[in-house]
Amino acid sequence: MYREAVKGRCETISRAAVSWMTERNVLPTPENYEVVYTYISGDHAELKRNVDDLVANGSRFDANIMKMLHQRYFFAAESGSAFSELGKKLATELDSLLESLATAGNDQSAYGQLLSKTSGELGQAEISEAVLKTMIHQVSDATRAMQSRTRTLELQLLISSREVGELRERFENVRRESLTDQLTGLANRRSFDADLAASIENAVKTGEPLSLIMCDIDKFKAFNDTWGHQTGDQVLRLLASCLAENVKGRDTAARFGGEEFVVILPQTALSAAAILADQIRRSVETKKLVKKSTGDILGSITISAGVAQFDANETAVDLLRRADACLYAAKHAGRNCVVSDMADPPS
Ligand code: GH3
Ligand code: MG
Ligand code: MG
Repeated sequence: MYREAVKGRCETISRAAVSWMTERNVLPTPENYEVVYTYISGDHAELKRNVDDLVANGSRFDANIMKMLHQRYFFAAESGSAFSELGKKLATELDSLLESLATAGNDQSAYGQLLSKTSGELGQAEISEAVLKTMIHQVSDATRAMQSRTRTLELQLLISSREVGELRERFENVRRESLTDQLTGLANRRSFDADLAASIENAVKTGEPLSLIMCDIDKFKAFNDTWGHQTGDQVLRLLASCLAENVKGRDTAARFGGEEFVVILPQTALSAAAILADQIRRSVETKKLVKKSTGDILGSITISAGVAQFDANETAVDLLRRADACLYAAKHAGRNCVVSDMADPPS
């Protein structure tokens, strides 16, 4: 029923359009037919008003007028929708760009504001060619400006990141120096104190054994008196290299002060620490000392060592005192030997 009615209406309009065109000598091209058919149908109020006015004015419906009507009401609408399509795509692009800017923390910039304004305008139903053109120009100008700002920003970031890198490197060097003994290159007293505190904390937490070796060069005063302080310094360096050779991995050797050295041995019980201490003692004893400048044979030096294992109830100072007491005992026992604190229960 409904389909029949539509068909009837279309046929009526079509016939009226054809006779309207014949009367006015309008060429029956598809475009002209589209204009006249729509006019007769009355479906397009604006087009109807426009053509009625032309009729009232006695205008001739020549090719130019017909072309103008078609462009104004059909071609223009088509291109308008094409612009709207383009506008929607641009809006989507702008939205994602805005999202990136927001992530970069730049959403407050004038550029961000222009983009959101433009994006909002593009969301409106119909956009004319002229408006879209202006918008595209504004956005591309702003984008260029933003790009140059971004390049400056990138350069600044590059410079600052280099500066920060150099600063970090300088900081690392100073930190390393502040923890290193200048003469021997071993960890210094400051570094040792921090290491021992951390090792004790860890031993308390895990219940694992922790041992400490304290050693001291025998009769070093006499050596210095005979060969001079500078040669004495070479001996300290030699002892440091002996320690470095024998102390590896998680263990740390440090210069405690003067001609005294210490070794922290995490996860090591007293007996194993005593074995290592004796290994170091023998390693020092076997080194033949030669005075570099003259080639003089200086004989050899020996060390004495005291070893203690950490007790969970004591402090770092207590542990050091016990190791030192053992060292003192080793000196008393005749030097060039190792004494362990047997009061510590072996674990
Ligand atoms: P002991 O076997 O009882 O340890 O005798 P010692 O002579 O080694 O003991 P003492 O503590 O009397 O002497 C330590 C000497 O170590 C004094 C000093 O000449 C020397 N000494 C300490 N620090 C340095 C240093 O940095 N360089 C040099 N060359 N000698 C040092
Ligand atoms: Mg000493
Ligand atoms: Mg000494």
